[in-house]
Amino acid sequence: MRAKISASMMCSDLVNLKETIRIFEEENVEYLHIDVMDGEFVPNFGLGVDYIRGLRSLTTIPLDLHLMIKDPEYKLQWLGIKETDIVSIHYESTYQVQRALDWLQPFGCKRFLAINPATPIYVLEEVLDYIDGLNLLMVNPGFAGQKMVPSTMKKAERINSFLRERRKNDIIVEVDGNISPESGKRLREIGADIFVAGTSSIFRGGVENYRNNIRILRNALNL
Ligand code: S6P
Ligand code: MG
Repeated sequence: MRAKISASMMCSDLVNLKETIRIFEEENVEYLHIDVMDGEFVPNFGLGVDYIRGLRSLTTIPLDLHLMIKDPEYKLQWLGIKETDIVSIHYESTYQVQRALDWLQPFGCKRFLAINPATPIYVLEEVLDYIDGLNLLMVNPGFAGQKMVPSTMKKAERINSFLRERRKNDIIVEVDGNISPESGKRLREIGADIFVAGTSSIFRGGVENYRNNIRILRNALNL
């Protein structure tokens, strides 16, 4: 699969939102990454239902909804999920992971399971038949602008063989947190497919820098 960019919208400023979206459309950014946070699963509040609705009226770029909320299975119908979207739920956010993935199925979106830095890969074992992708958190979720947790790079290196051994290499691998052109390049080499781009890459500087930042990141990912 071609490497794809998912622009982390919590890093954008509202004043320049229209202009930002216009640039992303012109540069064919594949997804808009929406960090939904409930102040309980993570120590922060984040983008919510009204923001998502507003964004839909501005663009048809598919959304990559990263749900950092407790018991997401009961809240899916609030979000206006489309078939072209990705929805990540967290392994750590519900006792009923398989049920949550089941309840996502009728929306027809791509179903991803996200795992925190301290959560081992082997928890994916029993859900590989119910997911289209996984979202590897390279930072502890809740905030932009953090440093990568060092052990996550080694974990990412093991993902490919884990999937290959189980004949599941069609599962999409997304990486989220402190993805710079440098770390992105390394993660591309070890098989990551979707790169969440925040303050470490495309949102560096002001809106006048975004176009160039996207090109630098794409170059690093070797598209
Ligand atoms: C973290 C969140 C991420 C951030 C992303 C921002 O809780 O899941 O999606 O938005 O990490 O990128 P950066 O480059 O500032 O880490
Ligand atoms: Mg995220």
